[in-house]
Amino acid sequence: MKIKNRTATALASSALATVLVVGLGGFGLTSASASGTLKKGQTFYLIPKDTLNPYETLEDSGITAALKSLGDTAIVSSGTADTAAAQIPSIQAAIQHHAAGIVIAGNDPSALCNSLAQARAHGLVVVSADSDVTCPNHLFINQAVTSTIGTSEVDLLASEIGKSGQIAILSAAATATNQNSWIVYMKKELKKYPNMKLVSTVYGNDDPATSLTVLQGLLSRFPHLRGIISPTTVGISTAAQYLDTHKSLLKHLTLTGLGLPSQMKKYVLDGTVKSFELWNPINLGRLAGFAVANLASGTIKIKAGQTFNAPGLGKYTILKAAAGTGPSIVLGPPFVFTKANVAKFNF
Ligand code: RAM
Repeated sequence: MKIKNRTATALASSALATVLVVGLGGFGLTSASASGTLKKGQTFYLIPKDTLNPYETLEDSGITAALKSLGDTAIVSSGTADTAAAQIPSIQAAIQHHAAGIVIAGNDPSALCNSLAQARAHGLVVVSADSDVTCPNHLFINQAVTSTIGTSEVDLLASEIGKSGQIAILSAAATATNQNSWIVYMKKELKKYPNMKLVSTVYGNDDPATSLTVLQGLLSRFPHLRGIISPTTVGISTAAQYLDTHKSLLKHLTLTGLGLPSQMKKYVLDGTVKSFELWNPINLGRLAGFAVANLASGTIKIKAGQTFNAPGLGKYTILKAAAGTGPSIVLGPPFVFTKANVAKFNF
């Protein structure tokens, strides 16, 4: 288990370039003056999928900045591999340290439920962000509408490969709730494209070395692959780096998915990748930070229709539980990055 205390200073540099971009929300580093009733001095545990993934680090920097602006403390704690087992010691640590709440990105939908139930029994509030858990009594901070993330990635690839050919998915951990729920909608969307055939889904565990190995296996098993969707920033950046050094593959193969513009810029500008999607992970974190602070202060309950202010982002309302999910909040629509805009972002 790795534990890090973080400060908001790291956020400032990554914040500046994006304030101008419509659709990704503001980054104002204002203090939460609107929330006079929020308690101060609370401690929260942030439990990302792992402590090595740059996307998770950005998200945690957003949560930390939000909590610091409220006078709270954030402790980042998780394992280095994307498994539920690696996250359980961090939940136990949060309980032992009498934290007010937990923000977790689930590596598994159900394997964390017993530990999270223990945390709730000790009075901690539970928020999931980025990747949900199916346990009761928590609030999920969703980056965008789940179905839209899945369908839009398929539509993006379809438009680039003329709606035809063998395609594959290079995912994260096989148990990751977020990737699996997006893949459900990718498969539904593929029904609109009868000439596109999903031949394989492989799992790189959000580990660059594993992602490369499974990618190479995919390419040798399916030499005529036309497209790869990688709905993970680790997978897509690994695949882009590989294609960049094996350019002959680009004659028939197109890569898209979800990526960090800072990691993907090089590959978009040199033509290896035409387009990919994401949201702002720092803002996702900020939203989760303000949500968990409000819940732990008792200013909102985990109930549809409850609203709170996320300074710099706006007013958010808790949405009704839908099939397979509990109450949630959605940050906003995903954003498409291309040669025309990728250099404007620095997250
Ligand atoms: C990876 C992680 C994360 C996901 C992004 C798109 O960094 O799997 O959970 O939201 O990709």
